[in-house]
Amino acid sequence: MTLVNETSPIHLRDYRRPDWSVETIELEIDLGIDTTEVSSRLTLRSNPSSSAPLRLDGEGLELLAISLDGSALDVHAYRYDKGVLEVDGARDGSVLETRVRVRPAANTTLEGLYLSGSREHGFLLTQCEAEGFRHITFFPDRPDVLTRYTVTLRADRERFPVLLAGGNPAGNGELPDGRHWARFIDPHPKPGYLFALVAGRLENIQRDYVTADGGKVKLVIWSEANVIDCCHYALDALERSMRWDEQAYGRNYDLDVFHVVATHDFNMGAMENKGLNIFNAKYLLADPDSSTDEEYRAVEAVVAHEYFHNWTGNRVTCRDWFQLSLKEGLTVFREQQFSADSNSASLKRIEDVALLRRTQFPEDAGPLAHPVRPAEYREINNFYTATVYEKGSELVRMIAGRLGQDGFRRGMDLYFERHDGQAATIEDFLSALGDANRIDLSPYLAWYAQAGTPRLHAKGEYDAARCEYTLTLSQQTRPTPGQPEKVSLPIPVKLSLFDRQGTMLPLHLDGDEQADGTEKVIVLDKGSQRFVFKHVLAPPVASLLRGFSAPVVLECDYSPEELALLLTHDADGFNRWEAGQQLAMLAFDSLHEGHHSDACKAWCDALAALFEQHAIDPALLADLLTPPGEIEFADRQSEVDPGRIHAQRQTLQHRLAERIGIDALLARYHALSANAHQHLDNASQARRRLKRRVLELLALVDAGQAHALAAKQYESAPGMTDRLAALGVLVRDRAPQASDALAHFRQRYANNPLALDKWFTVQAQVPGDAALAIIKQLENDPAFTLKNPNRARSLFGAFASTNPSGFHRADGEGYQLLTERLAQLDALNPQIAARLATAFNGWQRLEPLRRHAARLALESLAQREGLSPNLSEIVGNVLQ
Ligand code: 0A1
Ligand code: ZN
Repeated sequence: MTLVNETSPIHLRDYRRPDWSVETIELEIDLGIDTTEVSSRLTLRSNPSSSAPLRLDGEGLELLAISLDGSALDVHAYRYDKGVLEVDGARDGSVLETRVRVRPAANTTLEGLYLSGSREHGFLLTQCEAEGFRHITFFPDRPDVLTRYTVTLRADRERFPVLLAGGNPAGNGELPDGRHWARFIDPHPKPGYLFALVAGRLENIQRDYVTADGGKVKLVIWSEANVIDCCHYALDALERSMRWDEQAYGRNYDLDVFHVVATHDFNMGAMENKGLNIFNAKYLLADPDSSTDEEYRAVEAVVAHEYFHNWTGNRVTCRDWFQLSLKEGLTVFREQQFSADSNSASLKRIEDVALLRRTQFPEDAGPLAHPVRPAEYREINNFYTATVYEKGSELVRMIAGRLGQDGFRRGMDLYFERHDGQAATIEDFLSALGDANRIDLSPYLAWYAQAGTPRLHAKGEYDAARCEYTLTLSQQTRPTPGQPEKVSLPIPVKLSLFDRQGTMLPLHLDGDEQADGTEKVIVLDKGSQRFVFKHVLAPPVASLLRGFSAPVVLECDYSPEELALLLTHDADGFNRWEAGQQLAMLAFDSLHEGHHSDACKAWCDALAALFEQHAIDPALLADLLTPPGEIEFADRQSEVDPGRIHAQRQTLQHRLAERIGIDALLARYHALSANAHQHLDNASQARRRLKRRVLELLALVDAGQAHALAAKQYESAPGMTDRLAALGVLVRDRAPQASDALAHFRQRYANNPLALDKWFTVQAQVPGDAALAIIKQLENDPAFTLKNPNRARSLFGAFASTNPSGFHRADGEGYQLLTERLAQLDALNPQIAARLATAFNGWQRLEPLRRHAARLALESLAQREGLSPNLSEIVGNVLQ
């Protein structure tokens, strides 16, 4: 099918160095809500090996004046059409001056310069990644053009008392007519996507910071006045991130100020603009009354992520957008290391792998599959994906594991030494890491180029006569769109062997001189390979892929007893959880066998026994007691019926709750509820996590009692974690107490958008056919708007992407509603519309009735006039 708006793709292989670069830019910006005028002065450098005319990107700019080397240009000396300004007569060293008008208040895309909040009280800000700078001024808007910025902002002092841009402050003062100005100079050359400004009425909290190398820095967090008290946790997290990067990577901050600003109107999580990070308020504000423990952790993680970009992204940036994972995968990995160091390493790993399986594996298995480094794209904003971020991080983790802690640090040092101030590639990264360790890492490039999740098949055979255990590993990656043939990848498999009592065995790998500890990494780098372990005195149980040493699907014919053994005894917290997940999968598959399937019994018995062990970390126990999610179960099936999967998963959990028993659940619930408070230390968070899980399990076997307890917990909760947990149980079960609690929540948080988002989400997640009517009713709530991305996601994102049994109705009404709203949203904010549309990923594997309904809805969306390139690309790809 051909779609309206079909643009031609950009290919990695077509990369050319820029014909023109810009040495310095001086921006003078006269800010106003309706119209803003941007004057720019570029000193140009021509690429000696090119004779191409000067071409600059510019989208939707009203050109007011243009001059070259001091002379105003005749209308015949330039052309501005289809997003490109072409100028005749430019030479190396020429100075181009332009003045343009832009319209912030009319900009609903949240890209370029826009207004956050109301005309009366809101503030102006920018978002330039990936290609937003061209919506502000004419510029070669590509990441390999690095420029020194001087930015002068001018505005009415009363309406815009705070004026911020990236870089160091370089003066400010008064102007006639109640106006004022502020100047910022950034000494570090940067690409246009890292430019930012903020202007308006904002409050701040701040702290002085001295870097390890003695630099004095002012850390300042800005927000609207009513939430400034919710910024303290983020400021702490920022300081801890800065220390950690000094200690772990020897990286110091490099400007006199570090500004961070919170906005409620933001397309993504946050943005690492040099010296002026801008955050979706959801990832910056935190207070016990309105934030859950998970949200506190997310704030810490995103603050760290954006800060770490200062080196991995800003000081060393990307040559082109195909290299996006160079900064994103690496920065996610660095954040994961930091969070593992700050909290519990195995819980962090469980959380990250669960996220990968929920978001990236389905992406890699469907029509949207693409390599971590895509070879082509149409709309770059559609490539900020779980594959580029999360799988990208897994690739860095594998390579870091290969080099070891010291080797990876050596490699990173060399990477920074070689590429500081440059726009680099994935090859540059692998070369630096490899060269520093005299290892050829080029085989890992195939991981960046090949889409699809490899399946790792493992088969163990024990030879009693020879006391040998032979592990045969083989790999296979299924075809993905545009990549029918797949190559073998290097797959590091970290493993241990256990005897049947659950004791780890020393490993004598054939070929090694002597026993080599109890944990080892073997690398499968062919289609299939055998590894022989000697001196194994009895048939062992292999704990494979420990810590999830490679982003693959492990296929291994474990028996339920073997998985139960690992679940009970594995010392690696992650693999313990993993064994439980695999066992739950077997149990799920065997549910039709009735109550006494071996797998279900083994899963329930092992968990019931762990439930009695008070030594186990309550947070780990909570995770062990949680089976894989509905999306993961669906990922293994070919004719998916989300309603049935939901019901079966409920049955599975019901069996578990029954096996543990109402009395034990109640006793544990009461023990965990004693003197509830909102302290944020790990132990308190862990108790709350387990308490929620226990309450959820109790609700499956004694709904009446659980609902009464939930209602009480809702009323007396000391903070949002307990409050939302209780509300979730009541609402998902549609308990009699739900409506009072919802009404109370709605009123209590009427003026707190982040808390109100949770009110929408918890209702959008009601399972089954009931969800649709709820969504339709919530759409009419006066607080609902498609204009705000967080709010749109809180209802439609939650419904379509996290509530499979609600969204995938057999009558297709869920699809119809979503596609109608996507079309409306597309006219306001194409980036968000495109992202929400990815909820259709996987529709081809639905059972026939739903598949048919999904196709009809998608086709009718595709045929609508005037869809954005963003949404058309996703819909077109999903339909393929
Ligand atoms: N670089 C940011 C992500 C980001 C990307 C695009 C944006 O606007 C369209 C905003 C933020 C990060 O990784 O945090
Ligand atoms: Zn990032």
